[in-house]
Order: sequence, then structure tokens, then C-alpha cells
Amino acid sequence: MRTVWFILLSFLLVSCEDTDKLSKEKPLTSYPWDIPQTKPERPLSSAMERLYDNYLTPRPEDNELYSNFKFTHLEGFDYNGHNGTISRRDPSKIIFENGKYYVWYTKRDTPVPPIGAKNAEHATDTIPSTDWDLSDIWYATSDDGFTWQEQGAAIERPEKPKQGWRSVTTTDILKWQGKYYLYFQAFNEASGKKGDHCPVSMAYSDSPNGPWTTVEGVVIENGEPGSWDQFSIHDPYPLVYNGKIYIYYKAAYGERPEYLLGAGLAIADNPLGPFKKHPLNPLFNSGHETTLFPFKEGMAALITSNGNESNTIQYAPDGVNFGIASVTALMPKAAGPFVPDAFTSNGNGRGITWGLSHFYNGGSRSKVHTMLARFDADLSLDFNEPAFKQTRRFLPKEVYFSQGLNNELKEKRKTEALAVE
Ligand code: AAL
Repeated sequence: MRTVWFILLSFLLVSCEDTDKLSKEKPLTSYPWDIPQTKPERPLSSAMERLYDNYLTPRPEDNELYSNFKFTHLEGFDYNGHNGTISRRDPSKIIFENGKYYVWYTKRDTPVPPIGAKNAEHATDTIPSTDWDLSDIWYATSDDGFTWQEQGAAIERPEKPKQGWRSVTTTDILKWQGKYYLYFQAFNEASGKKGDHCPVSMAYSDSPNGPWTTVEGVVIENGEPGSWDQFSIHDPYPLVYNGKIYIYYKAAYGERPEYLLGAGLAIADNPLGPFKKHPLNPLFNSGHETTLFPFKEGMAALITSNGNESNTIQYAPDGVNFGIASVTALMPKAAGPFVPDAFTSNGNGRGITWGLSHFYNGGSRSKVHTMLARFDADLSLDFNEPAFKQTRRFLPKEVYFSQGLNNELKEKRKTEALAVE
């Protein structure tokens, strides 16, 4: 009995000592092992400050604006053996009407492949300069987003000298008060002759199946001489936000090769305009064919290539002042997502999960063309798929070696190495 009492007493004494030790333990001075989900009250390095200030959540796995992209070949489009004579590129955002998905895109069907922007002087009525020269706007429909039926031309280039006689390209769709509007680039000269210069035109219809009536003249004017968008208004991308028509668009500014790409914004109450350019334009310092979608109360954007902020997904609570919401890789080029709430303007954007994008030059330089493909992603508040949230991926080594040194550069590097004393 004595022994039992002794054991019990010693046990009590030891546990009291432990509690005492704990209560006397100094508060944690290091960053905690269990990652705090909100910014902790302690000095933080710039990178850790950013982790809490810039991103929706500290872990990309929980970040609704972080995603990987998965690509699938489409069924239903023929490319003439990928010999460069047929190109489909720059898909619009996708809309769901009459029980099916609709997409519009640039289609080139020329006797020969393009000869390149540098040779634009030699382009003719049948020889295209760039991949999007001598093109028309076509459309296709689909039941499932994987197999598409090409329906024909929506907007053909008009007779010379009407705006767009040389090429009509890079369109996107707006639905406004029950009618449909396609905004597009309207070229009056072969792209490459003086850069890639063009203004934006528009066509309207009562039905997504057309017929489309093109308005006279341009709808979004190029900027005043000397301004960032003086020569080109590219990739017009309409959405309805704050009850108005918001068209984000790209301009290439500065002299090549240092030029910047990035989108600005033009706003109107009427699809015909007048469009008022936002005083803070350009809104992005990077990006090529910038893709946007309503997200929560603001706007999210895919910034794929060109510029310091390539490969980022950005968010602006006001649709204007964008910050980096995530950094990703292998993004869809010229993405045209299915945006179910593109025109609802309800201040509660839900995000996107799939769309079409394009792959340039599915082969050699002499067969230059572009093909459409499908991408899937998880950038939606209503969809959660961990397969899209990985930050560590293993790509086949061929992907890396395909980015090898060319022979000239290889020789240069060798010479430099040999010259080291
Ligand atoms: C695209 C877009 C515009 C350019 C050209 C065709 O990727 O940015 O449309 O003019 O390239």
C-alpha cells in the first residue's frame, strides 16, 4: 500500500513540475512550424510579408486564383496535314447559347503558308505576311467542349477599301441586352508592313448564328500620336462590369525588341461606343493576349507571356488596379475561357474551369500555322480539384532540351570558356 501511495505522489509532483515549466516557457520568437493562415504579429521578411499581402492564401493549394493548366487536343478541326495553309487562332471567350457552346476565332485558309512579318513587302492578295494576315472570323459549336463542329464564317473581310479589307482577326464576343456583338481587329494593310497596326471594328447580330452586320468605321480609336496605343488596339476583350461595357485591349508600345505589351481598358454604356479610355491605362505592365473574367467583386486576369510579370494570375478588386495573385507556368496562350457570368455584372464573379487556347506553329518554320486546343484549370470558387493545384511538376526532359542553345550560341559559349585564363 505504501508503495502505491509513493508512486502516485511522485507522479503528481512530476506533472505539476511540467505544468510549471510550460507556463514559464518563453513565447515563441521564431516563425511557427504550423503555417499561420493569417499574417502573424511579428517582424517578417519582405518575402513573408508578400506571402500574406499579395496572395489570397499563403498556400497555393488553397489559393482560388492558383492553377495548373491541362491541355487536350480537340476533335473536329482539319489543318490540311498541318502544312501551314490552314490556321485557327485567338479563340474568343466561350458562351453557352441555344443548348451549346459557341466560340469564334481567326481562320486563315490560304494557298501558301505565311512568309513572315519581315517579308511583308512581298505579301500579295493570296500570299499572307503573318499567320493572321488574309484571315476571316469563323465560329464553331460544341456539346461537350471537346468535339467541335465548324459552322462557317461569321465575318468575312469586306471589299477594299472598307475597314478590315486585308484581314479581320482576333475577335471576342459581348452579349448585351439580348443582342450579340463581335469586336475584332480590322487590318487595312498586310501585318508586318508597318508593325502590326490596326484599329478595332465591331459587328452585331440578333443571334450567335448570325447574320452579322459590321458597323462603318472603327469602334475603339487608336490613341493620340505619341501615346502608348497610337498604332495598335489588339485583342479586344469585352465583359460587363459595374453595369457597363468594359473592353480590355492590348497595345504593343515602345520600339521592338524592347517594347512592352499589356492591356488597357475602354468603357462604354453602348456597344457602339463612344468608348472612353481609362485614365490609368495601361493597366498591366506585362501580358500578351490578356484573358479576363469576373472574380468575386473584381476582375481576374491571365498574364501569360511578355514582360516582368509573365506567368502570373492577377486580381483587381476594382477591375482596374491589378496585383499578382499567383505565379504559375505553362499557361494557355490567347486563352478564350468559358465565362458563364461574363455579362451578368452581379459583383460575384465565380471564375473559370476550362476554355480554348492556341498553339503556334505545330511544326517547322516553313509550315507556320496555329491550332486550337482545350485547356482545363481550377480558377473557380465553385470547383475544387487538387490535381490543378500542384506547384512541383515533373516535365519530360525533352521539354527542357527543346529549349537548347542554338549552334551559334553554343560555339560562343565554348569560345568564352576556352578564353578564361
Ligand atoms: C495575336 C494577338 C493579335 C495580334 C496577333 C493577332 O496573338 O495579340 O492578334 O495582332 O497576335
